[in-house]
Amino acid sequence: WTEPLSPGAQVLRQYATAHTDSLLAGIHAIAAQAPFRQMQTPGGYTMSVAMTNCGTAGWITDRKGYRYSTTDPLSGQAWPAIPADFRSLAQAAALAAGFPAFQPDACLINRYQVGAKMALHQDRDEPDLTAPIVSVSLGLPATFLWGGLQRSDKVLKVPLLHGDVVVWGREARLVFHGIAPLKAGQHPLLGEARLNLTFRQAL
Ligand code: MD3
Ligand code: FE
Repeated sequence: WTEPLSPGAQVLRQYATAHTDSLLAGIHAIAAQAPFRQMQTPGGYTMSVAMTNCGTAGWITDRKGYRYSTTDPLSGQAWPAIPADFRSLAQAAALAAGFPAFQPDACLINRYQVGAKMALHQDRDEPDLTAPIVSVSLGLPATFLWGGLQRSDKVLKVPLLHGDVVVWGREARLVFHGIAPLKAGQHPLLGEARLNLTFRQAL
């Protein structure tokens, strides 16, 4: 089922659950080529979330800043391609949320272990802010922090569970958002971890 989260954002509860096995197999294959790593922020901190990417471009951060790169800085090689079934899942979710023309070319894969978090931020490294972002949650539950267009706006807490897909666009595209520190737990397939796939048009 789908529920509007706030204007511009649609939660498609359990939309990806039936695709769990192929998603996990795909992520495993991607991580064999482009391993999960904890990147540095421009301010010199190490992110608690470990990341990798697939697609024509991947999101990276280092002391020089946040940006998209067509190559993995660890290997100097192109990122692995977005698997066809990942792409069709993201496009079907976007269509269901009213975005028929979504052409994702970047997929950031975030891995949260217990205690990992993502501070409140906006996603604004993409050139076309009319394109939505599609996210897929797998593994342990997370508390999504949903703010407003100003950093100081009140933050709502929304649980995101294994299989949930969220499409964020239009009025929701530039809202501040984050993830609260991951609570301990055991997921039957992923153990003590949460994975999040974020599909974007970055080029
Ligand atoms: C709302 N990731 O990678 S996904 C990120 O669960 C990021 O790993 C979180 O925020 C995670 O940048 C949240 C959901 C998400 C992604 C992009 C958004 C929510 C968004 C852009 C605008 C508004
Ligand atoms: Fe984000």
